[in-house]
Amino acid sequence: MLDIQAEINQQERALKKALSTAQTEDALEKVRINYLGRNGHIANLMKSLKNLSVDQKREFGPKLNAFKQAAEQSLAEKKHGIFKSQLRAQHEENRNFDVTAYEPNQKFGSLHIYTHIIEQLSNIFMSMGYDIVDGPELETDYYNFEALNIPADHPARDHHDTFWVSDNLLLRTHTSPVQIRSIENSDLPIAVFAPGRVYRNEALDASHEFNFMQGECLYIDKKISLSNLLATAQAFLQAFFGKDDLKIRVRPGFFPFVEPGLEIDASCPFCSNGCSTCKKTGWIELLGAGLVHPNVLKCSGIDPEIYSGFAFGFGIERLAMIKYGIDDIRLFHSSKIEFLDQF
Ligand code: FA5
Repeated sequence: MLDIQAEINQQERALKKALSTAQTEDALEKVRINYLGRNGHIANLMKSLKNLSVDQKREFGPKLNAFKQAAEQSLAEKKHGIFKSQLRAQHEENRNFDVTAYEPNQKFGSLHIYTHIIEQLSNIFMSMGYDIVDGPELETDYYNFEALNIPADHPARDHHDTFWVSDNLLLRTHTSPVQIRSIENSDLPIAVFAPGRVYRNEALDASHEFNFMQGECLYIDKKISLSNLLATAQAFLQAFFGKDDLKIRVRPGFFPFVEPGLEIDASCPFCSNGCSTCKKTGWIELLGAGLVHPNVLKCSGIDPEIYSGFAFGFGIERLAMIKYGIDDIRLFHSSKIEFLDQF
């Protein structure tokens, strides 16, 4: 019959020797498999227990368990020791470490496309003398609608699928409330650009998000006319698309807070005779715009007989999609590295 005690003693000695000679993680792994693996020495000893009498099982079962635990602990200690000596060796080597060394194929982080676009837009407006401002995303009915000449029951409210938080609070549906807050907080004349996040309870598709960005431009001074609006819109779009010969055209549009209201299209920055971006029309719809409605000025305490102004607004993702040929707005909120890496 197998002398279990002698076998345990012999394996203990052999394990000690194997551990003392193992100097690398690979060598240690081999020792682990030899002793603690499914077909290792300890498992084989365990299997041999079944041939013993009940009394012997009672005696050697716990002994084998103790051996197994001791083996696990010795292996863990040895592993830690190897790790520490590797670290020491690495430190030695790193004394001459070249911090400027370049490792090929390394991945670098990059700014998010939102950061890039908002920086570009803000730089353009700052270069034209505008202040960059912000407003709260949680707005009141007054700033989002009422003060913008959109009273309760006005049909224009249906156009904004609003996320209401309470009777009076909502997630802003556009950046136009920043117009009112800027008028209230600044001295005249006012020239502000407000980029920011807005929310609409809309179904998602390749060109619709429920949480997207808008940019809002507002200028109020004496004697401001449509020609100021058109010159500014054209200068802005030319700078954004980097095309000096970009043309604009206007169509009538309706927004309760401007009068007259306009839709501004730009000539396609990518073609001269029709492409897939402009759907073969040569024009792309870009801005909602108009002269600030006298009711909006009056509501904020400005005399519309003395002052006038213009405002325009646009979807920031939609502008970026055109500029960079992005075909799905949902990519902006995705974590796809191949998409994010490009910017
Ligand atoms: C407005 O929100 C007006 N506040 C714009 C304005 C400002 C007009 C100042 C006049 C003066 P509109 O609802 O059309 O207008 O939205 C403006 C732009 O936001 C759209 O042209 C589009 O580019 C973008 N947009 C609208 N809905 C979505 C959506 N669900 N997902 C992504 N972009 C959207």
